[in-house]
Amino acid sequence: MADVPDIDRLTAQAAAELERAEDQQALDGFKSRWLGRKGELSLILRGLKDLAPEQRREIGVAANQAREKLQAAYDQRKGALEQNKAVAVDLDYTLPGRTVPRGGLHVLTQVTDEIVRIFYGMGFEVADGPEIETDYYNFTALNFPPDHPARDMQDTFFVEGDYLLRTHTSPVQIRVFEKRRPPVRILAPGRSYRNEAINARSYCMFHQVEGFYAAADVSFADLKGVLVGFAEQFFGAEAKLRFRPSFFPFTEPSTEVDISCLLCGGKGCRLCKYEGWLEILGAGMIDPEVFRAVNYDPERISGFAFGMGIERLAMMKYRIDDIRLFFENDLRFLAQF
Ligand code: 2NL
Repeated sequence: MADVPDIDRLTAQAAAELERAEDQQALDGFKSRWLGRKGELSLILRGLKDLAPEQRREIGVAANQAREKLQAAYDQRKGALEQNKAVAVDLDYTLPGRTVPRGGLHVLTQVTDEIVRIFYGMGFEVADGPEIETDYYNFTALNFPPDHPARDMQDTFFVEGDYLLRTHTSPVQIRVFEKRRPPVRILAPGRSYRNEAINARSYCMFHQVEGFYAAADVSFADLKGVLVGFAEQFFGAEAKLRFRPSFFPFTEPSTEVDISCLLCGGKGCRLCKYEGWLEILGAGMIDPEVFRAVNYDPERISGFAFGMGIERLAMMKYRIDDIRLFFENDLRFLAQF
């Protein structure tokens, strides 16, 4: 009588061998050793006739089940190895990685930061204040007469009661005057609102930066020095400034300042409308009436102030021809800065 084969032990041994098979050659070896015509299980099945009759049935069923189980395991392993191979072939490790989109500062924020940096270097501090203001801070304290056209609904957005959206950042400066004593140098960047028809050059909201210097003996020459110094740093050494006489209720004398056109160098082109110059800011010596409104003695204190539109400066620096681009949030525009 032949020995009774231990099918469980053989199956476990075969399964472990299959686990270790990493390529087709190993799989072929496994197949002929276990599943082939001369494989272990075939030998057992063929040897059934030598077993005791009462064992034949039991061992035969077990051997057939083991064979089916190993065949299924073999098929699965073969499939898995083939799939791995396909993945390996399809991977190209030399491809550049996928870039993750990255946010950045809005161009107006970048330009504001640059302006602040330059004036900071000349001793100015930054101040801010509310965008919803009262008539007093936006107009009266700034020497706007009661019937001034800027106080009209057509130019100013009124909120409820006495409140309005500030039309410039000057109210910030009035609030600083109330709290501080000269000498003071302040820069006030921020949003301003004007009830204007929207087109390529103007928008109902824009960003302004105003600045002032109040102390004993501040002169118009100081104003020129600060503005020329700013233009050279912001636009480059080749930028020239031109001061034209002008009028504002809150400064006397007042000036509007042009910069030599950066595109044509002053010869005349489309950007400067063939004038060679572009207006960038307004400025002047602070009106004694403004000082009186905040209890500064105009006999002892003088000062200059200026205001400029940040969009305008950005448009000139980067040659942007439509102000609306700043507010449309089109990434194709914004990603350029
Ligand atoms: C412009 C002109 C200007 C000022 C703003 C100012 C502020 C105080 C007192 C006196 Cl508290 N002046 N600011 C002065 C002159 C011009 O802005 O065209 N801005 C866009």
